[in-house]
Amino acid sequence: MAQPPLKLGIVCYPTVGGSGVIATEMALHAAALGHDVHLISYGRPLRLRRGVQGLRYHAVDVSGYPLFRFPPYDLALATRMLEVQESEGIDLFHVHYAIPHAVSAYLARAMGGGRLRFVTTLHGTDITVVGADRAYMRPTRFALEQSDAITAVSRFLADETVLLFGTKKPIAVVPNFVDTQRYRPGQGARWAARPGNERVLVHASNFRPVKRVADVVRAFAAIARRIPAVLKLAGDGPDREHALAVALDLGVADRVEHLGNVEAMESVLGDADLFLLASETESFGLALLEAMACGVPCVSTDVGGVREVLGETGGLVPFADPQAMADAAVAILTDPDRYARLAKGARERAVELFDEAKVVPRYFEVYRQVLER
Ligand code: GMT
Repeated sequence: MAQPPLKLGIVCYPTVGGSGVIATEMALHAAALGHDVHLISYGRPLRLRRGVQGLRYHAVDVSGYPLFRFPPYDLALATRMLEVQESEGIDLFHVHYAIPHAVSAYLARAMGGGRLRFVTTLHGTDITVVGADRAYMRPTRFALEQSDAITAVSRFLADETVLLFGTKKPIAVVPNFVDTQRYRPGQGARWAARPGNERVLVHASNFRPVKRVADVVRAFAAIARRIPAVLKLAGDGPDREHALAVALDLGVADRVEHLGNVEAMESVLGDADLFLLASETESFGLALLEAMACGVPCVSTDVGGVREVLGETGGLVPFADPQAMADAAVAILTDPDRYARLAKGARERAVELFDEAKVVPRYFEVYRQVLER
C-alpha cells in the first residue's frame, strides 16, 4: 500500500443508483488496499458484500414520531457520523451525493468541535435537479463551501455546479470507474454470428422519470419493426408500469423482459448486443460505462456528461427523439464491421480511462491533499 492505512468514513445512499454503487465499490477497493473503512447509510447497499475484512457497515436509525411528517434523516446521519468518528477515530469522511450528506457532515463537524474533515463528491441530480431547488440551494451551497474538497464525476457536472451554485472552491473531476476484470465481454457470440441474428438490447436504470424509460421502449418498438430484437429492462422504480404499458400499447410486450433489480449486471451485459439510454439529463451515466467495459456499444441521448463517457464509441441522439434513437441503433446493428469497431473501441476506452485501478488512486490523491493541509 502506497499510503499509510487510513480510517475512512464513506457515506452514501444505499439504493440502486450510480452514487451508491461508486461509494460501495470505493469502500470495497479501499478495504482491499488495507484501509479501515466504515460505510454509513440508512440501508445496506446492494453491492456491499458481507464479511469483507477492514470494512464495516453502520446503519443510520431514523426514529419516527407522530409529529414528524418528515423524519429528520439529516440529523440522524450527523449523529451517526459523529459517533463513528469518535469511536473509530476517522481520519476523513467521503460523502457521496451532496444532499443532505454534506450538510450532515458539516453539522457533525460543528457538533464535534470542528475536527472532522470531509470530501464531497457530486453525482448528478444533487446539483442539476434537487440542488437547483430553492429549498435546498442555500444549505447545499453552504455545505459545499465547508467541504475540505469537492469532486464531481464529470467536467459537465463541475461546470454546472459553478454555474448554478456560483461555487468558488475548486472542483476536481474524478470520473466514475468500473472493474474491467469483472465487467468484460461475455463468451457468447454477438448478433451477427448467432442463428437468426436476434439482437439483444439492454437498458438499466432506477426507472425514475429523468431516465425516460418509456422512450427506450418506444425506440425499441421502432427497432423491432425493422430487425429481430428483444429488450431487457434491468432495475426498478416509479416508471416501471408506465414503460411496460407503452410496450403493450406498441405491440412489443412479448419481446420486452423486465428483469427487476439485478445483482450481477455483468452477466446481463456480457450477453448484450446494444445498450440504450434515453435520459433527460445524466451527469455521467455509470450504466453506459459498465456496458462499454463489456464491449457493448451504447446509443444514448446527447445530454450532460454522456459525451465524456462514450467518446466516439457509440451513438448520440437528441433528447426525446425515440425515432432518432431507433435509427442510430439499427445503423449499428446492421453493419457487422462498424459494430465490431464500436464494441472494441468501447471496451478499450473503458479500460484506458475508467478502470477502477486507475481512477481510485485519484480519490486517494484528493484525500492526501486534504490530510496534509
Ligand atoms: O443523481 C441521480 O439521479 C442519482 C445518482 C445516483 O445515485 O445514481 O445518479 C447520478 O450519479 C451517477 C453516479 O455518479 C451518474 O452515473 C448518473 O449519471 C447521475 N444521474 C444523473 O445525473 C441523472
